[in-house]
Amino acid sequence: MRNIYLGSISESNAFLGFNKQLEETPFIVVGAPLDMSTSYRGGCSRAPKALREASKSLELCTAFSNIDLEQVGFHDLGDIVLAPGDILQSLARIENVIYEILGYNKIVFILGGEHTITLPAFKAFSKRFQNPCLIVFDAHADLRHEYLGSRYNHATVIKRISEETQYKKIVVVGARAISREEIEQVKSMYGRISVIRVVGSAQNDFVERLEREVKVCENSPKYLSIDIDFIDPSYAPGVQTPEPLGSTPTDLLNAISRIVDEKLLAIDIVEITPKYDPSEITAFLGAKIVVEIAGIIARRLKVGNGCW
Ligand SMILES: [Mn+2]
Repeated sequence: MRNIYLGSISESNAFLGFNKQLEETPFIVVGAPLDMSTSYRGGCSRAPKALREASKSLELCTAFSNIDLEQVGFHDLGDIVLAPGDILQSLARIENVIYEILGYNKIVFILGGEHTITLPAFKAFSKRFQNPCLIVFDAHADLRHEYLGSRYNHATVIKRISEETQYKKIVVVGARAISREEIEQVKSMYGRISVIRVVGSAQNDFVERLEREVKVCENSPKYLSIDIDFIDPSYAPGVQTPEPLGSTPTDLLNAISRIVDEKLLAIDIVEITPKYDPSEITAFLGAKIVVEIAGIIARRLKVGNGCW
């Protein structure tokens, strides 16, 4: 029986504009339109819809990996039904639904929603799989104990994950905006949480450092969380909390292509805010990132054919 907290979606509104049957594709898409705990400007509840809409206009031959996604496709389950105004209940539903979906043995793409969704999604992940690793791309460290008097929000999400889940390692890439409190936090958890600071475009060796840090995760289930504000606001202006001096989309995909393996089982993309997204730049970029990561994984799994 279908989970009562899972909505549905028509074929024409599905990601890419067509919906594969579950048994035809390795990839699931599900939306988690949570938008209740942001600290600056809201609007990311509209992101799953904007990402699906943009995805329909993207070419199906992937640029990084030369995979024809028309053959591979996605099984889009629609959006998780949240409890209006009740963040704890909404987080519980996300955990419940994601836990069930992870039982399908597919690779799951979760369309946020604010970054807070990573807490219940990774909780579900850590209940399904032993000793998982979490790799986060984010302008911010999200390691505050509290923010504006609240414990459950997008500025505390990685800290809550470190307290409330069983994990092998957390690696945060980016964190160009970080507080003294968060730096102390990282020091006190030395080894279990690594923060790789990236400022500006990748003239530095952050990808080599990332490869070294995830080496211990080689045989561990991996969850990848992409806060779109890792990328510079000039490429991705439609975000909840813009942070200057970010990286390029190519830096992001290059880095991800180096860490994808058979154990990457869940990916989320969060904080896209259509209301502040002129010309739908950020929605198109987000949809492209999903498509390209799917292509990189498909190439790795030897699923689907090349386009050229
Ligand atoms: Mn974040």
